[in-house]
Amino acid sequence: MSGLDLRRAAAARALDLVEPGMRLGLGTGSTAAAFVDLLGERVRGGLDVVGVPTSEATRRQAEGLGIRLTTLDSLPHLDLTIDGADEVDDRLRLIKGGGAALLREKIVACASDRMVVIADAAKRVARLGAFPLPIEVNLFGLAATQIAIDEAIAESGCTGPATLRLAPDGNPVMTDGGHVILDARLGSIPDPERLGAALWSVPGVVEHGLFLGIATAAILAADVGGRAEVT
Ligand code: ABF
Repeated sequence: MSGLDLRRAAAARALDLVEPGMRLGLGTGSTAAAFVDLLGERVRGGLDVVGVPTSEATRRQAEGLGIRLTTLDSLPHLDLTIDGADEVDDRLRLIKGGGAALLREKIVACASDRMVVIADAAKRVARLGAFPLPIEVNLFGLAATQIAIDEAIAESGCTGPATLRLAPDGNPVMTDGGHVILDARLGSIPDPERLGAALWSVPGVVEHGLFLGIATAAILAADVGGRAEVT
């Protein structure tokens, strides 16, 4: 069973949570895209929902599928956000931002009553940090911000460099908000709350990819004997 099959299985289970009239946050990444595809089918079948996309990529996908969209400026409170993650621990703490959409993803998730994570069960970890932690930063003063981030990381009991994320063409990856991403290769994050607070204290940090106390449930799909087991 492929990773895509597992992501689709998690996305299909999440679709069961969607009710007519809901105001939905639409995540980013391949698992969220599988959900948006399935939602598009339901919308074609007559389901009436409205969505707020967490990235320009998701906006384009949802528009192409005929899903009614709005913004948080018009609709500041949502019922449910469905989104992927890079890592999830047993306390529903997440690392997100591998797709560079963490800022909008966090704003949308925090504007929602519920945020449900959908993922391949391989994303479940005992301790966060094997996945490089994305940190979105303002371009102004980047070198100074980078030094301050390194200090915040060290003060939080973590070790590892935060390096600028580059696109295949060698240029920095730019987020939808016009910022850049530093990926902190920490290996392990013993105290995510402490690290999150330390990163927040650094001027120039726009957002970090630790989602703490935000997710309300996770739908994880595992390959069990060639069949997707969703929990
Ligand atoms: C978004 O997409 C992110 O926050 C996370 O970085 C990534 C997960 O991607 P995928 O679903 O493709 O594994 O949800």
